[in-house]
Amino acid sequence: MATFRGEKMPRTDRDDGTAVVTRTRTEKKVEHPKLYRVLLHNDDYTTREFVVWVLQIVFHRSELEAVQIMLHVHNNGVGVAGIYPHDVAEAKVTRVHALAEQNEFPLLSTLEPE
Ligand code: TYC
Repeated sequence: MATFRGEKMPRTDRDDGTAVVTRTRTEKKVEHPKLYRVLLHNDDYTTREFVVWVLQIVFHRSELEAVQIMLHVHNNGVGVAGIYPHDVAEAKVTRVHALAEQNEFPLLSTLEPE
């Protein structure tokens, strides 16, 4: 045990004054951001081609994935375009709505917690 003028050093301090790390990454759980599904909703007016384009541009889907997701939405009414932290998911929804408005389509996108 290190001493200074007969006093014991606190257990967490070293002789050189630096603190000992008492918690490590393995003890402390890593925080995961809460994730949200970005949904696309079917309608009768938005073209299939436009939905496929949005899935490629906004959600970085391949053409094959984009067609599969679009058909899923067309056949089931709703489908998942992607899963993201809240701020990213919100930005995707805003971008979908902006592109839809510019192209005069009523395409709807919403968020739901994973
Ligand atoms: N139902 C549309 C049509 O037949 C296509 C469509 C698919 C629209 C997915 C929206 O999210 C959507 N033209």
